[in-house]
Amino acid sequence: MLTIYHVTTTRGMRVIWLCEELGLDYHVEKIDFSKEFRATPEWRALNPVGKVPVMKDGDMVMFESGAMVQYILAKYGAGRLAPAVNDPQFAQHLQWMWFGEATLSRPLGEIVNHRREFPGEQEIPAMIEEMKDRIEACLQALADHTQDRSYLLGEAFTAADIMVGYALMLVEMLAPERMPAELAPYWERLQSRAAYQTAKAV
Ligand SMILES: N[C@@H](CCC(=O)N[C@@H](CS)C(=O)NCC(=O)O)C(=O)O
Repeated sequence: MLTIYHVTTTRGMRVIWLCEELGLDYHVEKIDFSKEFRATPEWRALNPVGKVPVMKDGDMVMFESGAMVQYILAKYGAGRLAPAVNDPQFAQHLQWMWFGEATLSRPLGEIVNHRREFPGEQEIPAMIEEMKDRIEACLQALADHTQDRSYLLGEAFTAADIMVGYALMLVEMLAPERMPAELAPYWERLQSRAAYQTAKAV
């Protein structure tokens, strides 16, 4: 049984969304997201940089949401939601998986962290705008790519859509004005999935 240490609408959502899509059993432990709790030795023993999520599978403990998604696909996916290594789309799948975290979620996370550490009048608007420009470049790339396909790899929904879909939820929370209209059909397709809605509510 997988245990996911989670806070609502944080990156553990990707893992929950994937488990829901695959019909896997999992258990969610909600944790205290305060800086104080995340600094405790107890939490640092699970996540050495004090972030969420953390996932356990028996004695195995891991942090990094994208790695959790890859672990679950490899161990419990039974070939579902990702192309096999010898499939021509294997590389594209990895690319969009990591684009979702390393390129699109990064400036989104910087906005969240900046606002937490420098609230109200301490906020530096130019910094926020710069991050939003980076986000917009990613969104335009996604809009262009999804014009002639239902999902990132074509007509089949894959885990790459989960990695990117989580980031699009953050865009809606943090920079909705930067979402290109042409990206809306793809984003609506993701939001209409029951597994997405369940994961968002946990
Ligand atoms: N690359 C990591 C990023 C983890 C991360 O930034 N988590 C956020 C919540 S979604 C967090 O714990 N932020 C608190 C902080 O950075 O202080 C992953 O994908 O798991």
